[in-house]
Amino acid sequence: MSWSFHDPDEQALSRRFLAAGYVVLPVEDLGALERIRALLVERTCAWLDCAPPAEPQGFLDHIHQRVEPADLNALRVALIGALNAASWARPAYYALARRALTVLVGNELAMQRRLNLSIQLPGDAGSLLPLHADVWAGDSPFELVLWVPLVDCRATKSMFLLPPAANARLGAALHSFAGRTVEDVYRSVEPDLEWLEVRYGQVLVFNQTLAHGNRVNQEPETRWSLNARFKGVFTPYADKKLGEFFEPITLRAASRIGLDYRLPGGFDE
Ligand SMILES: O=C(O)CCC(=O)C(=O)O
Ligand SMILES: [Fe+2]
Repeated sequence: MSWSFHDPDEQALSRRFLAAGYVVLPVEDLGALERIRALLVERTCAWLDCAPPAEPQGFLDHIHQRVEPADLNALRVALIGALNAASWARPAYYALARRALTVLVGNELAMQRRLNLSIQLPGDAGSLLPLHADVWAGDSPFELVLWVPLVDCRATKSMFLLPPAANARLGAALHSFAGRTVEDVYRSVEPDLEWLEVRYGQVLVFNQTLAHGNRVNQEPETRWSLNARFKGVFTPYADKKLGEFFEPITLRAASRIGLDYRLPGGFDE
């Protein structure tokens, strides 16, 4: 008999994640995903004043036939508001990848307080996220991103990620791009980028310290995806603070005791 601190399946998942910088997994709670999608479809219909679609995925894939690029941000803001106003939405989102997050991040988690929604119409350059790592702009390197598509995503309908080895080379060379553009950086790493294929019913967890982003969607369908960040609640914070940007979601009894504990005082010496 030999003992290990790690369950072999969990160890395999961690190794895969560390090697690739991401994992794509089946959603752990399909009902939760369907409920989130149904809320967004229903609110989109209310915003467009149209009848509920017979088939949600085709409706979302082809929303560019009903929404002009100029109106997209207003729709997106309305949908984010509606989603975050539903008290069940964040627990449901967490349920999509509870086990994977426990293995990859921990069992005492802080979760981003607002779910983000991204909608990328074909050919629209209006809402792009050029190459970046979240950690370059105020995120902690202890955070992972849970990214959940509401439609099947591939190629430029999806997002790109720079694998760890190429990302390390970029990190060593990044200073030499001072005074040049993000587009220059993008071109230098373009051959190494991986475009992540993630279908409806799957989740993506990725390492946001690796360079990533998106380009103009050249597919004939609209991309819809949600994202939110998770970290160990006691791991270091950067600009995005606990209570403002993050909220503890799974504190355990021992931590509650520890956080509340005060040594008996009132002694004179
Ligand atoms: O959805 C995308 O294309 C990029 C998402 C991203 O940058 C993030 O979630 O940190
Ligand atoms: Fe990002």
